[in-house]
Amino acid sequence: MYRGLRVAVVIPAFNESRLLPVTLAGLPRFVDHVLVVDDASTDRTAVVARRKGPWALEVIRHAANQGVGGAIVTGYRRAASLGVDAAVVVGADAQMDPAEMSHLLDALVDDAADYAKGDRLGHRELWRRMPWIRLLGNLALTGLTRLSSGYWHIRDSQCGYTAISGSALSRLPLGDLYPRYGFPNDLLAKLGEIGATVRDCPVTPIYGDEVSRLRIPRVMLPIFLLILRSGARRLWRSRLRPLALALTSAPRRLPGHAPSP
Ligand SMILES: Nc1nc2c(ncn2[C@@H]2O[C@H](COP(=O)(O)OP(=O)(O)OP(=O)(O)O)[C@@H](O)[C@H]2O)c(=O)[nH]1
Ligand SMILES: [Mg+2]
Repeated sequence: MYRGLRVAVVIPAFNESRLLPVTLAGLPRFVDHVLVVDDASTDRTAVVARRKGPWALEVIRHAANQGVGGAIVTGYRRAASLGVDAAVVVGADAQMDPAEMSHLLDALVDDAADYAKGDRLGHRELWRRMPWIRLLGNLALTGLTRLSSGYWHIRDSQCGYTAISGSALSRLPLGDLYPRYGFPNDLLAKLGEIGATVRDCPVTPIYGDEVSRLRIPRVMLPIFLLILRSGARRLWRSRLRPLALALTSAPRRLPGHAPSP
């Protein structure tokens, strides 16, 4: 329990037997539920996930790999069914500082935000800590995601360290979310559609000896197309549909009738 919030931590994990124990060991004691989603790993992820702690632990295993977004959605569904007040996503590769989880949750309590996300881009050692190719991709995707979601104030759209309120979770169309690397961008667009409030919280960029499976050249195009689709939906929703409705519902004047004043 954190400041009156019952908290679930969702950990998407794919072949993370080396770093998952480090991730679990660092979790704060205030966490109530830990939901490890083993995304059809072929190593010992499911075994090392069974670690004792002061929380209720569940390991949910996918029979087939669904991607990081698919794994998070599985965790979100379980968190929603547990009726928690907040669900925090923590990667299994120990790239998120557990001490910063309280900042995300504070934003849900103090600012009544529906969704709080990490922002690594304001960190003073960013240039030293984040590989430049990731930084470049991140800046490009952040700009496009601002356009597609309508959240002009957000930075670091790709940060996976997030907390969502139970109420936003129940309003989101979880089944429609993109299951792979564009998940954070799609989630922000869908949060925009339900009118959720989103808050950025400074967090530390951590790149250690983890092995990332993210291949930037391969994922950029699908994410770009996904953002484009979200942007088109927003344009339709906010501009084109109201215009079309106004045009089609305008009273038609029959010949011989005087124009209204
Ligand atoms: N790559 C990948 N990760 C998955 C998958 N399913 C679950 N995950 C987990 O999702 C988390 C993020 O994976 P990474 O590939 O490191 O992506 P990232 O941390 O956003 O990107 P980097 O900044 O490059 O490390 C990890 O905890 C993975 O174990 C999957 O199908 N593919
Ligand atoms: Mg990673």
